[in-house]
Amino acid sequence: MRKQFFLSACVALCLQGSAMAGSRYISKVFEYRPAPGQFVNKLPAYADGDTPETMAAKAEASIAGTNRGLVSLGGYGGYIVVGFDRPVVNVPDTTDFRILGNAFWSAANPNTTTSRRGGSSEPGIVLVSADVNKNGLPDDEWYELAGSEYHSAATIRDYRISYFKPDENKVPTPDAQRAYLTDTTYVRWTTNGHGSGYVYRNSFHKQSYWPQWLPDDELVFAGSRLADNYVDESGNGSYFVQYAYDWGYADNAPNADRMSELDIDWAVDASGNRVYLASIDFVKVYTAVNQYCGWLGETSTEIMGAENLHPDAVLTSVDRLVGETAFQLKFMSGRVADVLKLESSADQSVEIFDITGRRTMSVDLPQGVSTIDCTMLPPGIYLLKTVQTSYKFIKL
Ligand SMILES: [Ca+2]
Ligand SMILES: [Ca+2]
Ligand SMILES: [Ca+2]
Ligand SMILES: [Ca+2]
Repeated sequence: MRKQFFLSACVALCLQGSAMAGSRYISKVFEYRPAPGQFVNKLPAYADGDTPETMAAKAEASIAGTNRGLVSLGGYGGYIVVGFDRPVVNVPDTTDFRILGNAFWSAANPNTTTSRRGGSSEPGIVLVSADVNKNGLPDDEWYELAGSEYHSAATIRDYRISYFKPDENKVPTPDAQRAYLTDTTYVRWTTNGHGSGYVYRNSFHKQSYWPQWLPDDELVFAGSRLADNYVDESGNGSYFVQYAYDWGYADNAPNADRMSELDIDWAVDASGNRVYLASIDFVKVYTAVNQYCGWLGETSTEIMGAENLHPDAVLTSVDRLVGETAFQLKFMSGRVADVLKLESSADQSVEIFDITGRRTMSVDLPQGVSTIDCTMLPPGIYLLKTVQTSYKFIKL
């Protein structure tokens, strides 16, 4: 079904020295609902009597403003909802904000068969929302930022997981080979047709892994699940490398790395249509993998804050048309090393611009699958423009 929609939106202008004083960081944690995990009840610390409200306040105290504590989202699906104290403007053709995490590159990566960077990359999927009804609350529509794995066949959409509250006093099931695994049947989880298992308990973290302030006996989380990103490079469980995805995720690349920057232009609606948002006020992050890395335990996204990359940008009101294009163009690979692979619904001409707006290429695409040779392009962010819309890609 062809869907055309107009968004009364705005175009951003960058103005320095704006009279609007404001922080570049988040000021509010609206909700903190981690999945079970080895850092839950520790980051932040739970105390008897805590409630969802007081735990959100503790998370806020950890990461709001310039505070750089650590909040763990636990295993797959656990999430946090944060707010900026002023809108993050979607400045055209550039990234707009980043989630601060604790990802790092490993100094010694023995895998020479790949150019991918890795270390501790625990990708979280990022959603954004604008305070359309102006009530200061994140009760408006959410849009996922379509990161590099959004179109991957390995990504499971509509993934749903249920965790079941454990009996903390049950007889544990230790692992005979791996002494650090003190209970391999600790927190049971099931999914909607994608397997089941347990969150293991380990000897390094002895507190309950179940969020103690939640009254539920079953915690359900849903979203997209990214493919496992770890490799046991040692082959014997002693050295795991989690390889970073190319762009669009939290806690996936070090905070100072450009790979951690996020562009509001990557937003898509629930059907996968690109959506133009002039600015956003709220961000939601959830752990996007469901994997276990031996003594490292389950992979969990952490966040330390979030940063508006251009806090002095201001909005001006100009309407802009956004919609589904007549010509469907599908990126077959999110990762562009040499060749951009595309599928087009019709013959069409496209142009590729670099970040400065300079046209670097003009290509006639035939209907069907075809490729564009990008070997001559220097590494960077590019914009591929069709007659009606544009797509961003990163040349590595
Ligand atoms: Ca932008
Ligand atoms: Ca609202
Ligand atoms: Ca983690
Ligand atoms: Ca992490």
